[in-house]
Amino acid sequence: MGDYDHDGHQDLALSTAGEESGAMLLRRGPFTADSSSTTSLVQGYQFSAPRAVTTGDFDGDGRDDLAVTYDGMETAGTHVLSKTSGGWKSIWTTGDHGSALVAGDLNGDQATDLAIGLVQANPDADSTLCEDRLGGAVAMFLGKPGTTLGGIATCATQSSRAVGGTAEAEDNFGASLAVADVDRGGHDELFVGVSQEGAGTQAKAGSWYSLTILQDGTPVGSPRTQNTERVPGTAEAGDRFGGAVASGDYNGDNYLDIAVGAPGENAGSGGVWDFPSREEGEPLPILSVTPGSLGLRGAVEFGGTISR
Ligand SMILES: [Ca+2]
Ligand SMILES: [Ca+2]
Ligand SMILES: [Ca+2]
Ligand SMILES: [Ca+2]
Repeated sequence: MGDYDHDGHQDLALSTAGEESGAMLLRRGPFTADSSSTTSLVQGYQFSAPRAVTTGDFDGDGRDDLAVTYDGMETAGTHVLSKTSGGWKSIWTTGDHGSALVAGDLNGDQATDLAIGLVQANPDADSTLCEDRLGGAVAMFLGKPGTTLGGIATCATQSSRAVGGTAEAEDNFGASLAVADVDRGGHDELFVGVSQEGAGTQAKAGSWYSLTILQDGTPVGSPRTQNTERVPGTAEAGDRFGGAVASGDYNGDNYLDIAVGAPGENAGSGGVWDFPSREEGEPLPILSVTPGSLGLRGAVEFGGTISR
């Protein structure tokens, strides 16, 4: 969602993904009982389709822009689209593409940054910003005032110097992404799901990272699993903890909290963990919510997709 046409109403950008082609569509706000439900074409994709979308003011002109990562057999990439009086135009593009996309001010310089999760190489050039993708990688394109994402471009992996953990094939570091300024320190932390990380002997138990991004793009962070102190549950094979991450103020105390999905929990019925934030004092308890605890029967992969 974003106010792409700058008329003061939030608009909805929708992706469609067919067998051979996809598209981005726009439904303009406001969303009222008598408003038009028609959509207009933002961008069509031949032999490829959007995989993730996010919104941010990437060029710093005060208007929301739309970022889309897309892939297909022959073409793939990520671009930023801006709505002008003459229609939509692409204002930034890269061949790097991935499975998750978030926007935020990661390094605290007021310019909006873009992160691409589980980044893949440009199929045309067979190259990517993140050459080391053994266990998955997150590409970060930092903003710079007066440009569109014109700052430092860098990469976060489990092999990054100040990021804990060990990168192994198919860990899926970056399978899901979220941003939030949970400590209200003036810049967004980056939350990274690692859905297939092993925990001890338990394959694909999953984990997630909270990363602080320094001014120069260096990621600093550490992982949490269900075996981490204070976290309810036990890391078991196939839990896929970190398969989804999202942020929101779920308990209404004005601090943004983190929700982490584990779609493989309890033999595939799934679960969601709530990590509340607090600046100081005793930490609040971390909660887990499962279909069983909600009285839902027959749930499959609860927590596979979550959003605020
Ligand atoms: Ca609008
Ligand atoms: Ca803009
Ligand atoms: Ca920034
Ligand atoms: Ca909160």
